[in-house]
Amino acid sequence: MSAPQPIHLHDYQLPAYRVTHTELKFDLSPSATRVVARLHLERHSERQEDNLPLVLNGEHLKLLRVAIDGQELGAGEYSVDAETLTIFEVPQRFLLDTEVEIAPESNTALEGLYLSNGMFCTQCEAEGFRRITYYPDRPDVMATFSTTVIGDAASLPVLLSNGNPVERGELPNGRHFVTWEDPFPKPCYLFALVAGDLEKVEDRFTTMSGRDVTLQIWVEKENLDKTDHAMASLKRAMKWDEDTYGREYDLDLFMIVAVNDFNMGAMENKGLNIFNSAAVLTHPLTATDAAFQRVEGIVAHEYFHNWSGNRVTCRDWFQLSLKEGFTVFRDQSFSADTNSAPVKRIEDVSFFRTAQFAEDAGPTAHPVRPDHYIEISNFYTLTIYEKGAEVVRMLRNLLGWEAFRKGTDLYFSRFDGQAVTIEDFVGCMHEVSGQDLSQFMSWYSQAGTPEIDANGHYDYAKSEYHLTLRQRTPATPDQHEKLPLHIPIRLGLVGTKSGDDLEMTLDGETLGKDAVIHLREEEQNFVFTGIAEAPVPSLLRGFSAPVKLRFPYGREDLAFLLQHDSDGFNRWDAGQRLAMLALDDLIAAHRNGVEKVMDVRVVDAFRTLLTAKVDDKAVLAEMLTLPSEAYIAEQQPVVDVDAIHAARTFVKQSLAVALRDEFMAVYGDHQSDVSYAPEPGQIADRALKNVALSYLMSIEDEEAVALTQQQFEADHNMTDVRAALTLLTHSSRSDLADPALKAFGEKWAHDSLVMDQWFSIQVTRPQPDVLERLKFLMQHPAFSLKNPNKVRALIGTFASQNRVNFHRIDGEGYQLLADVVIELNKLNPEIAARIITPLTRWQRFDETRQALMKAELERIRAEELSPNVYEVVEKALA
Ligand code: 0A1
Ligand code: ZN
Repeated sequence: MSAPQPIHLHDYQLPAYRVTHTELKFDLSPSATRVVARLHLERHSERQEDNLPLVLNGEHLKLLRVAIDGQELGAGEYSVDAETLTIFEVPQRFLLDTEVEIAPESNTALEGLYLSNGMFCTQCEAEGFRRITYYPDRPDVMATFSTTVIGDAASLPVLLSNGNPVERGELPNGRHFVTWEDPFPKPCYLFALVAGDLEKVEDRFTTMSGRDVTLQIWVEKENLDKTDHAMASLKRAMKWDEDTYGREYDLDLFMIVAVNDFNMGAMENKGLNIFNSAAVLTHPLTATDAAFQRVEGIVAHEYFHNWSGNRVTCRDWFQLSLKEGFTVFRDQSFSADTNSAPVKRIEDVSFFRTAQFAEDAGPTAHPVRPDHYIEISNFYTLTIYEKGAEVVRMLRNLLGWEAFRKGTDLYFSRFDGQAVTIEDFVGCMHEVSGQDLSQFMSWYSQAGTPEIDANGHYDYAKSEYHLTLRQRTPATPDQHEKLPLHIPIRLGLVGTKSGDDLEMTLDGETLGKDAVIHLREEEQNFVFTGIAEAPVPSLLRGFSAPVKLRFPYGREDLAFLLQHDSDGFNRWDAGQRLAMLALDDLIAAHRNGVEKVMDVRVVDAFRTLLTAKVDDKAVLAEMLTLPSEAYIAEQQPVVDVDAIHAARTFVKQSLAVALRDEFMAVYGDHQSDVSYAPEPGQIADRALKNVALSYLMSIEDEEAVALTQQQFEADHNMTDVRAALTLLTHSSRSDLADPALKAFGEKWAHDSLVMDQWFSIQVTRPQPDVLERLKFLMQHPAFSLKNPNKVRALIGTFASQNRVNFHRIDGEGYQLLADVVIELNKLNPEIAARIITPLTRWQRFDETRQALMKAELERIRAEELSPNVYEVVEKALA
């Protein structure tokens, strides 16, 4: 087999033929679905070279018939291989008819048309449509669609596709059909079809111009009671997009469908969003607060794509962040407006700095706009999505909201119905603001996380504060030379006497008390004048750029910022930095076999947090949460999983011992039995209470054990139950863990999404028997390698979150993951290529572990690999 070849951005060419209209007819059957397609084709006006053949994509299709303008083609007039159908000679404008057969029931990759629990559904992004019919499967070919779905009336009473239903009727042999028309031209990656035994919940929304839209959520009957929150979230998102971006929904019908087998979270198909059931179904007894918030965010994200992605789409897949980065920025802003804005930022940034930084520092690092790839499915990454969103956020901050909004208005109106590039988007921002964004463009082309070394000193004699910033972006696999970036740094100078933000003047210009300075050179000095008292600088407020910023803060400085910084985000960050200093010492002590001593300044800081009156309880809960093991690992030159685990456990237990009564009081003060609502006040109370309980349980305090058991048994809502079950399961006492797990597993055996949580809780246990438990759970009737949610819940969670056990020094954790990757490579390459990630990070560990991890990657490489896994493994071993 020849190695898969990369495709390059610089090879982009306009499509040779455009499709103006697409007619599809599906005759559904699990083993042999017939797809009849009629494409209205014409030569692209800018591609008038002689004799351009028509080349269509198509994979896993059995071609039954091909005709042009009604004339069936003979053997010499076309050729078919595993990936394409080529017709040698075609007119300027013509109709192409094809008929193919496909087998949804054997489609385990979940791309194209497949079966999930007896229901037919599709996933076409990025290149799944070519598994449905022969087509120019690229986002810059946009057509209107008319789709007829035929199926068995008894088993498939519901037949859905994009747009509006225009005709339905009975057919012989117990079959029926529905015809759908989508008037908006779209690329085929936005095509969708669903057929099954589904029921719906319906609601309405009146748009800002007074149009009435029907909203439907389609689910399996037993899930009808789990759709309220998604529906409410959808309506909020529709209203928010009107108020914030002036964007109105454009069809008369908007549908969401929940499916159990889905590779990702959800998909924005025009008028027919398809969701992983985990990303849409909620109920107070089955879903945690985090799940409720995730559902709200994903419903909004997919809805927002209707403009940022669908009405205006991407010219090619290199531009993926054009729709994804922008849409993530939009959904983050929506969630911030709907919930606690500082907490949303803290959550997003702490995830970003752990996971995206790791990606940017690893072998698969790539720019927000990659310039080559082998398999596009591998590029639905944290860099494209989350770093892309940070880049859009910087643009918003550089321009200010009003100019930014003018820029988005211009973008949506100028490019409506078109497939465009990142230059088109940034060009609009330049045009409305007059700002020179040329240096800024490097954020799109340069991979890796910029590192800033900051230093400052106060000149008492001159009342000046001098700040020096030096930037450097480390080399990444294909990019050795890096240019300096344009980095906006939001900052304040907090007076050490007053505790207030000081008025800043820079080069004679008054900046105010909270301002942005621009780092453009490799090194720049900033002299702030008229600074009357010695300040502590509060840098990179709100995480104003996706960079690592180092400043030689002393512990007193951090304790000071933790109390006084006017920026909630930086107050939280000061606490994290303070904890990190203590953790660093303890990690060193553990490695050197020296007795560990707890830093009293951290204890004092926590005591202040616990006893002072804090208004924002949600932020307080975040402040009381120690940096995760993964985040701590990100900060170490060589990751020592055992030392990190020991140090973090030591800090947690020391705080629990020293502040037992304070934690107990916080727990008691935030207990409540009001009926559950996923609203910010309640969510904050639950978060705070459960953080307190987790400290108390780290020392297995007898009273805390009793409270945890009570909380578990009260069964009031899944947030509290799951928190309690996790603490019982992760304790050292099997008399606590076993009965609770058993009761929970039996109670929820019928609910697949709850069983996913049951799996995850068990495989994050720190105890060394977890690998045996994991192997045992893989045989559990509720587990299946064919269901991506199960794979993520059990294998993904273990490998990414149970660091001490995954990195066991005997290599058994690595071996287990490699075995799973090898199986999944055959069943579902997309999931296989994702689940492998922790093994690709071998460079970060000690030599023994490096060798073990590489050996497993080599073992995978020896298999016959899908392009997905091939690309990742080759990069990891390069
Ligand atoms: N565009 C979707 C993500 C998505 C991508 C690929 C998929 O299947 C391979 C499915 C969904 C989103 O951003 O939500
Ligand atoms: Zn998206």
